[in-house]
Amino acid sequence: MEEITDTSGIAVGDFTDNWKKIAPPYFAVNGRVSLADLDRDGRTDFVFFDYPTSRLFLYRGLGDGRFEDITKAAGITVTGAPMVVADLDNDGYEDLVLRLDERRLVLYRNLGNGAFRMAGTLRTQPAQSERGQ
Ligand SMILES: [Ca+2]
Ligand SMILES: [Ca+2]
Repeated sequence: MEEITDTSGIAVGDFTDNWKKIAPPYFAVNGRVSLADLDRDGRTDFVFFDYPTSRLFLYRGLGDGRFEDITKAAGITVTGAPMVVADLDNDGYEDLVLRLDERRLVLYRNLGNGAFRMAGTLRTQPAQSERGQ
């Protein structure tokens, strides 16, 4: 198996959960990774949530095992907790849901041009035990 960390284009040095800082077997990744074709070019893209810093990183797959950092171009301005990647508005582009805190989610709509726009927040209901039921 070939080691491709340094040639992939994914700046793992920017991640707090940097598996390069630990000794093998490299399984202590504590963030969340989602793979989806965000721009519908047929190539898998990479979304990484760095848990300790609540930062989100987005990489566009180039199709040859390398990735391009599109985090800034994506325009996601909040830091949020683990996300869901799903086409929530059924337009064919995968959208992102971030958890802002215990009670709020934020939806980022994929505009299909590499950028995302905040579409709104969702308030979650407290658990029954928290409502005294
Ligand atoms: Ca893609
Ligand atoms: Ca969508």
